[in-house]
Amino acid sequence: MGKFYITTPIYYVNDEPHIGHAYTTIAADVMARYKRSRGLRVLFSTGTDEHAQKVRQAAEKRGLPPQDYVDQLAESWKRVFSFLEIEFDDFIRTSEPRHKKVVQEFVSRLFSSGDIYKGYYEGWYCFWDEAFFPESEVQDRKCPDCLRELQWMREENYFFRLSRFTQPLLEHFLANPKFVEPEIRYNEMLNILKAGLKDISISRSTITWGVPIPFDSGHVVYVWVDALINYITVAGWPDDQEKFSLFWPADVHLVGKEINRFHSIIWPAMLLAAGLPLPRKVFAHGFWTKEGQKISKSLGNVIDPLKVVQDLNRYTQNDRVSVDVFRYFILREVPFGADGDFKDASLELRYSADLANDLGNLLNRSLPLVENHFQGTVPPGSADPNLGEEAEKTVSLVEGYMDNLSFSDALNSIWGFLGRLNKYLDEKAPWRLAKEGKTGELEDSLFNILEGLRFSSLLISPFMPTTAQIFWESLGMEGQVKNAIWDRELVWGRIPPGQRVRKKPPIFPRPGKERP
Ligand code: ME8
Repeated sequence: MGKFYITTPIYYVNDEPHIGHAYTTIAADVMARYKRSRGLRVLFSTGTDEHAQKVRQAAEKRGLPPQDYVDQLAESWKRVFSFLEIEFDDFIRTSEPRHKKVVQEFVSRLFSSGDIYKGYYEGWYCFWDEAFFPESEVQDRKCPDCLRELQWMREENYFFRLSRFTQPLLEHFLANPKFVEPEIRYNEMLNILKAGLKDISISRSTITWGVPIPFDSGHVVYVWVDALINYITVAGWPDDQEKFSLFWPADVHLVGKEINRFHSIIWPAMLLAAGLPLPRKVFAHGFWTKEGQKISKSLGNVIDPLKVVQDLNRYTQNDRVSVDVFRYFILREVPFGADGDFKDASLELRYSADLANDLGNLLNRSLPLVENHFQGTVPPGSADPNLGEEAEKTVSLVEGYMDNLSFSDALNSIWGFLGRLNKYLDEKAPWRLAKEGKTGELEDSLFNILEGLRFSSLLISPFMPTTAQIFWESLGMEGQVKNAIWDRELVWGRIPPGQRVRKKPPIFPRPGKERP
């Protein structure tokens, strides 16, 4: 059996999650669900990055000891993720003892191998991004990434010999052109490598909120080094060799484009120094903006995913279904990798056109026909080879796109198939066949429509778990659609005749006239 290890960044808990955090984590969840459906053993991890100074500052503002504060926030993040139907296998927190132990072990190994040395850092530091910047990159004391004011820092630090890894990384990039995706992000990293890497500071001696450096108690590990190591803590390094050899290297680190350099250059160099294999891929996706502006607390334009879901309840009256609408929208609207502007009008359009009309209405039109003409049971029928061919072609397209993390293309293919099914229903017009007493044709048409709906529920399941399950049960299928293995189930013509369909109220109600 194959395996699949996917990670999200671990998030700073100086605040509650916004749609940007939900985006990466939902994308990883969809991928994890998809790979489980393909029969792989999946490890999907997310979590919280707790040793940042802005996290400590947020605790201070609330008058709480940092540990108490992060304990509360981590629970709150877990709750939001579970609400969004994110089924992570591990939720790692950097303040957990299991992680601190791994960080200390990792740093000790690099120290013993001579890749860490003591020095003195003087330069700019961004409190918000926890990043060092040489004087040559800075203008007007502003962070080149987030444009906020920088601090001038002078302190004794331990350094990591990043420069030593320029050549090996360059070779790795050239031998693995898909190591970083999309291509634009790969090229950015390649240019950094071509310019040559400089050693980086990996400890702080003027702060105490962090993991102590094991060989010098006056220092804590630089928060980014602490955070990146989470990916091997989750995989069981170094104690659980069985788990580690099964899951490491990670198949994909999903990250936002602003932290690509940490994942595609610094982290791989750290792994090379420790003699560990490199992740198979880093995928750096784009940013959601609001009216063209980066979403950020200081701009006051943060979008709360819980509020988006609550607003969708005006249509669906159902939290679980609204979560599905949100999940669908963020992965359909913008190709993964590109930036996108979050527009309420686009969300409404997707809801009414794609969900209420194309998807929901197909089920709403089909089940009453089965009720009226076959006492609510799936009729016997012969599989339509043309429709079957289209269904199977859709499956292979979807699989190809999913394997490349092209979520919007995958959804586009599924919706192409739904369009075909709606057309099939219009053309076959079972209501007319019934009137004309053409029982055989009536049976065949409904059998094939129901089979198409069964295929559709399997295909949408990673994206819209609740909707897929409602469809599944409406068709009279047993068990959980999310546990179905695609290779076994996605064979055309398998829906069992005789099983009882269950008509339910419309999942995606819409005002206006329903089609017959
Ligand atoms: O950077 N659009 O954590 P963080 C899309 N702790 N995605 C967005 C987004 C937006 N507007 N805003 C945030 C950190 N994200 C470090 C990571 S990993 C070892 C340490 C997502 O809380 C995106 O995935 O600032 C981005 O990379 C991440 O949240 C940053 O989260």
